[in-house]
Amino acid sequence: MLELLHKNKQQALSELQRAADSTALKEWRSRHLGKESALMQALGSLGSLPAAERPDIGRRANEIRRSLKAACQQRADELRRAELDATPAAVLDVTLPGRPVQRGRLHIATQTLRRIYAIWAEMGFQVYRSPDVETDEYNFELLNIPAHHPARDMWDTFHADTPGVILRTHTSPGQIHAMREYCPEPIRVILPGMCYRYEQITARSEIQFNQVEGLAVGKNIRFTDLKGTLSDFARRMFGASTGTRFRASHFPFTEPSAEMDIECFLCSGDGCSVCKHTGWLEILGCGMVHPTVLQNGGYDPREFTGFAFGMGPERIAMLKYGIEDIRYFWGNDLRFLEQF
Ligand code: 2NL
Repeated sequence: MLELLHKNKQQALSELQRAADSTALKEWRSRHLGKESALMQALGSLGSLPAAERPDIGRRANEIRRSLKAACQQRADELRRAELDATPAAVLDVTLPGRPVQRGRLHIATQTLRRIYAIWAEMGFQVYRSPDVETDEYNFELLNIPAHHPARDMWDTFHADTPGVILRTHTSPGQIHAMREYCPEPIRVILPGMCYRYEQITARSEIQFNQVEGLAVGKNIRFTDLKGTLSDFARRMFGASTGTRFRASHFPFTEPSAEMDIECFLCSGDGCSVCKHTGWLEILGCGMVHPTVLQNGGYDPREFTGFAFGMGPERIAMLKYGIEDIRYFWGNDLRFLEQF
């Protein structure tokens, strides 16, 4: 038996050297290592051998199988190398264009956020980061929105299992953190970040969205500072000739409060479908920081004043690029994302 296996091995190795291409190699493999091969038959019939011979023959047969496999792999490498060497240089056309490389890009919300940061940085406002998970106290109470305030209806909230722990519904709680950290120094910060509201998702409202709020606190800051600074922001963001107007509004954390509109950049104020034929687009909410909120931040409202504002970068991007549905932002559809 051993002798037979050995003879087969020699035969197989010499045949292997004559296998001249991959087809021949495949045939060789099935002849000498396939199910029907003498070697595999011998391995399969070990059980019928006398027990004393089994271990020795089994071990030898396995050794032979391993060495035939290795020899086969080596021959395959040789043939592949020979094939490559034989390829005429002309077949490799180095002037052909390369395969396009897939390039990622910044999300449209990130691009808009970065433009907003850059403009506020030019005006001396630094970015202040605060957590997405907040307490009821910071998100509402300290912002002059007590538990039974009707304004709480405006912010349908995600609550954690722990009572009093919520996902922030606006970035304003960060302003309290900033004031308490910097008091009694003057402040100029913007607070960007994701906010969460437990709402019906529609083309116009999402349960998560970015907000950028700003806050300036100091001595002798007046409503004219607010108007001038925000109008300047609008001109830097939307173009040097952009007109602005302020309309009275209401927020619990500012008094007085206002909303800023810009002249529609699509129709230059003539009226179109985007500005609903008013010639104006609402861009942000703002106001003078409420004395109660200043006090909660640690500032004496008899000595300090401040202005604050809040805007939605997704809304700004929607106006700028004519995006009609806010759900595109977090839908992860590359056909949308690739356009920017
Ligand atoms: C909007 C309106 C606004 C503020 C946010 C603020 C924060 C503090 C004190 C005073 Cl701590 N104000 N934030 C003020 C006015 C408006 O946001 O429509 N945002 C999208």
